[in-house]
Amino acid sequence: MSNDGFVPYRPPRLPMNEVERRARAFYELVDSRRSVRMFDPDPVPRAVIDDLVRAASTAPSGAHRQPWRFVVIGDPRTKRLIREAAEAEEAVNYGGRLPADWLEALAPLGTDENKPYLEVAPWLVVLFEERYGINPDGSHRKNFYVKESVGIAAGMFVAAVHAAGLATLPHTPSPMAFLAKVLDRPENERPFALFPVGYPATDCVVPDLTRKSLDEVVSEPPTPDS
Ligand code: IYR
Repeated sequence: MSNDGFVPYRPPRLPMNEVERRARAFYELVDSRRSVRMFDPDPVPRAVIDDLVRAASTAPSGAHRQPWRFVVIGDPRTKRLIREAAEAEEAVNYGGRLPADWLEALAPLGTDENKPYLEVAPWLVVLFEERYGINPDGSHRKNFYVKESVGIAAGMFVAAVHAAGLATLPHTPSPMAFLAKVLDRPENERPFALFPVGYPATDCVVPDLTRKSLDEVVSEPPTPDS
C-alpha cells in the first residue's frame, strides 16, 4: 500500500497501569451520567455548545462522510414552536397512538405529553442525519452507514455534554418530521434526535434505574474446534 494520502499517527503509548486507570476513570465518569428532563434555565455560552458539537463531529463515520448536521436553538420563540409541536405529537402518542406494551414500558420513567424542558433548557440541539450529500452541481452523493454514524455521533455528544458538567436527554418526539419543517431543513436531512442542553435543575430528580451488570451485556464466544 502506498502511503500517499496518509499522515503519521503517533498517540503517546501509555503504560498499562495508566491505561487501566483511565479506563476505570472514564467508566466512572459516564456511569455518573443520567438523562434528565428537569433543566435549570441558567444560560450556557454558545461557545460551549459549539465545542460539544465539535466533539460529537469527531465521531467515526461511514467512508468519513460525517453525515450529520446539528441545529443549535437558543431563541425562545423557536424553542416554544418546537415545544408546542412536540407536545401536540406526544398528546396523540400518550392518547392512544402508542401500543399498551410501550406505555407500560414508559411508566417507570414518568413521562407524559408535557415537555416543559423544551423551553426551560437554554439550548436545544437538533441532530439531523444527512441521508445523502449534495454536490455543487446539485447531483446526489451517496452516504454510507448513516444511522450507525449518526448514532455514534449522538453518543459522543451525550458523553461530551456530561464530561463538561452539563446534562441532556436524547429526545425523539415522534414523529419528528415537524423539526425539519420548523427548522427549514433541506430534503436530504432527516431528524435523528433532539437534545435539550443545560445544567440540571437544582431540584432535579431522575427515575431510580439500575444498569445491566457486565455479565448481562457480555457473552463469550464458543470455543473453536481445535
Ligand atoms: N417520545 C415520547 C415517548 C418516549 C419513548 C421512549 I422509547 C422513551 O424512552 C421515553 C419517552 C416522550 O418523549 O415522551
